[in-house]
Parts: sequence; structure tokens; C-alpha cells
Amino acid sequence: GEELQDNPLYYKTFPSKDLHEKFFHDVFDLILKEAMFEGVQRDKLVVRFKLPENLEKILHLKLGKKPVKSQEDLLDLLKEVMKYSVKTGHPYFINQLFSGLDPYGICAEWVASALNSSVYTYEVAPVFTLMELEVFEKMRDMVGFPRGQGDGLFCPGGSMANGYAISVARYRKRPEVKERGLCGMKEMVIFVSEDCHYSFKKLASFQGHYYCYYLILCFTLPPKGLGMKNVVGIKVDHKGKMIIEDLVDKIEISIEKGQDPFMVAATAGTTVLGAFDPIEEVAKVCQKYELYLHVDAAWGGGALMSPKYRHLLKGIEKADSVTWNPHKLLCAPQQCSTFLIKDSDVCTQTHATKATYLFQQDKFYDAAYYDTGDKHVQCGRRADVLKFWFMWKAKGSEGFAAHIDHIFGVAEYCVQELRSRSPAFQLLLEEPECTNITFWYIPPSLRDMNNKSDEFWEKLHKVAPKIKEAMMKRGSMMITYQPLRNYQNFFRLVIQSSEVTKEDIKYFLDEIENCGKD
Ligand code: ABU
Repeated sequence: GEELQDNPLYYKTFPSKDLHEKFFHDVFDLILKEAMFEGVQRDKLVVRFKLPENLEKILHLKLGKKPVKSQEDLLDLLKEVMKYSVKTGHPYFINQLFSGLDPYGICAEWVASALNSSVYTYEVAPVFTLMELEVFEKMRDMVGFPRGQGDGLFCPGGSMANGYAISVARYRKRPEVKERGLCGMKEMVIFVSEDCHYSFKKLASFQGHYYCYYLILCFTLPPKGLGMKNVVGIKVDHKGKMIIEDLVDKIEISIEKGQDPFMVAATAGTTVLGAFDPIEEVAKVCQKYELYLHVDAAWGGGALMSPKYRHLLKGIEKADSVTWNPHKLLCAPQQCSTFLIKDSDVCTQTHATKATYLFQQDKFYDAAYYDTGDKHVQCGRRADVLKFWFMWKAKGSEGFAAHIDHIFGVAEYCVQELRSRSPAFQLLLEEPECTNITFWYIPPSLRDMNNKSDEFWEKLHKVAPKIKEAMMKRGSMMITYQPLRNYQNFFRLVIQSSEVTKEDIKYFLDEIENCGKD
């Protein structure tokens, strides 16, 4: 065919019907085949795993001065990308807190990409601005904030949503922080459960510097600021839920030390065990000590859609703010993370800098209300709202409820199946609250050992990584494992795609047994 660089349009950033139309169709056919339909069938691999040094040799990654020869070559590059990428939409991908392929969500994501918007001003993103207002109101209503009032932000991931909570809570407690940072402040403290998401530590450190003025003064002056050490872990019970007595004790200790506690973050659906903290009780403590209450429902928030399961988040309406990621339990395409807050103005008060080139106050429409960008920390921002709004249109709240009920039902089946396969499998949590199912696989050679001995646990710790390696190399499925507190490596099976069936659960457990033969 014609060499790409012989075409005078080859360098343009605008699609040409002559040059690109067939290419678009070819790419679209490829996506449908490899990522949507044939490529994610159960008889296909989840991953063609290669070690980095081998994958580097297969992929044509090096960049040069000249373009590739032809569009066929470009298409081959995309085929290569698809071939060696993990098929996270495959029903046997149960590795992470996202999976599945929502057809309407994916289509809307393509539309958002094609429109290439940036949702900071109404003039640039009129439809998405109004759409965000509608989606946030509806989500706040589901959370139970009075009359659905408040504000909302789409964030680049749940970590950033938790970071917004820290930022806003800190501003609420010490508004001078906006101008002066933490200079001269007392040591500020956040309380989280031991099993909370790691983002709280990261974002506390990101937003505040933990320091002493001079090394020599460290011994005489109290430390200042906000760092990882100021995120205090609260003990959890056997189910992974925050223990209220320990929360109260640690708040009291912090006050006695002369620190400045300002926030408690409860978790609704912890990352590993799927535990729901007792929000109502946490809220009472927050009220007593006048602390900001954030609920990280990034994972468990989807359960709010189901009349059957929303009780898991009882009390969430008492929170000041909530993180809720529809790309998790609700299967919206990545990324779809929200920060919802009861106070309508505080995000703007905390973050706005009124950049005059973007947020002109003398616009011909109500820019103070409709130019939503200044309350974010980001400037440019994708229209993540579209996929979620479109999915909601396609399913209605009832469709989301049916999805949640289905996946919780499959998770309950998985627990029964694991019990029935004892002694090969042992549950960590006998009665998980969310769709995280945590368990050990006990290979035949360990089944007669004393399961209280250190030797047993040392050996068992090595089992899950070996099984994971075997399944990755086979490409047959992907499930994650981890240690947690005193627990040695165990598997975490998570279900969020309503494509996963009871038959699939049997396949997962059979495959773990196959990979785990001594
Ligand atoms: N940040 C939560 C996602 C981690 C996971 O998929 O397990």
C-alpha cells in the first residue's frame, strides 16, 4: 500500500475521511472482536503473560523520527497491544475491584473520548456540566443527604476522592490553611480503621508536611503539620470493622497530647475483607468530639442501589462526605470515582483560586454556579459522568439494584461452595459482608499438619503466590492474594461483574486446585 508519509495529510491531528475512515472501521472491528466479544469468551485466555524482558522483545515499542510505513502497520500495533493486555472484561478476571464490560458504559466512554471535552467551564462542557449536577443530586439522594443537597466532584480515582475529604475537612477546621498552609499549626490528626485504604496516608502526606523547625528543637517543641504518622489506625474486630472503643480512646489520647484531631474516615467496604464500619456509631463519636466524618464507600457504595443490601451502609447519611466509585461494584468503565459532600459551598471555598483566564466572573451566564472547575484541584478533567449517566438511563436504578442483588447472590453461593470443599479450602471470613470472599487453599501435603503451628503457616504463606504464578502463566484466570495484619497470604475473590455465574465459581475453585497440586 501507499507509504503513510507519502500522504500529505499523515501528520494532521484531524481525521480525514479519505485517509482515516477505513482505519476507524478496522480499529472498531478489532475492538469489538478482541475486547468485547470473541476475545473475552470463557474459552479464551485472560492474559498471555510474558516476563517484562520477554515482552519488551515482542512489542514494537521503540519510537523513531519516521512514521511507520502504513496504516496496516498501525493496526498491527494495536493488535499487539490487545493481544498482550489483560482482558479485564473476561469473566475469569477477578483480580481487582473492577471488572466486567458494561456495553452502555463502554459506548458512552467512546463518545466522551470522541468529544474530547474538559469539564471545567459551562462554555466548554455545557451538557456534561448539567449532567454532573443531575447525577450528583441523584447520588446524594441515594446516600440520604437531606433533600439530596450538597456538592459533588468526579475525581481521578478513589484515592483522590479521599484526598478531597482530607482537604475539605482540614479547611473546615482551620480555614487559614488555605493561605498559610500548615505553617504554625498544631499537629493535625485523622482517624481511620486499620484496614482502611492506603490513600489516607498518602494523601495526608501529600497535603501536609510533618516537620519540626530545627532538629535541635525537635526535643523541645511539639511536631507540626500533617503526615503519614498523623493518620492513626483504629483497631478492627474479627470481621474487619472499626472498634468504637478504640476510636474513642485514641481521640482522647490525641486531645491529651495537645494535637488537633479533625477527621474520622469510616470505610464502607474495605479493600481486602469488604468490611463495613459501623457508621452510625462512628457518627455519634464525631458529633461528640466535633470531628468531620468521611465515609470511604469507594467499593461498597454500589450497595446503596439495592433495597436489599443498602442496610450495610446504615448511617451513611450522617457523613459530611462520601467517596463512591461507580467503576467498582456498579461496573462503570474506568475511571468513575466521585466525591459527594453535604455542604454545597465548601469545595469551592477550600480550593478556588479564580484563575482569570478561565473562570471569568463577568461571563454572560451564571459562571459562579455553572463553571464547576475551580472547586476541583485538577484543571483539565475528562467527562467521566457520561458513562455513568448513560448506564443509569439504560438500566434505571432498578437495573443497578438487580445487578447488585445478582453479584451478592453469587458471592453467597461462593461461600457455600468453599465450605463444601473443606479441607481443601478454608474461609478467612466465615460470613463476608460484601462480595469479597477471602480464603486459603490448603494443598494435600499440608492437610494433616497441625494448623496452629508456625511451620504450617510458613508453608501456607508460600502457596498462594505459587498458585498465582501458575495461573498467570496458563492465562486461565486472575485472582489476587495478600497477607493482612497477622494473616498469612490468602486469596481474595471479588465479584462485581454480573456476567460471573455459579458455574464460574466452580471453575475458579477447580482451577486453584489444579494449579495448587503438590
Ligand atoms: N484501590 C482499590 C483497588 C485495589 C484493588 O483492586 O484491589
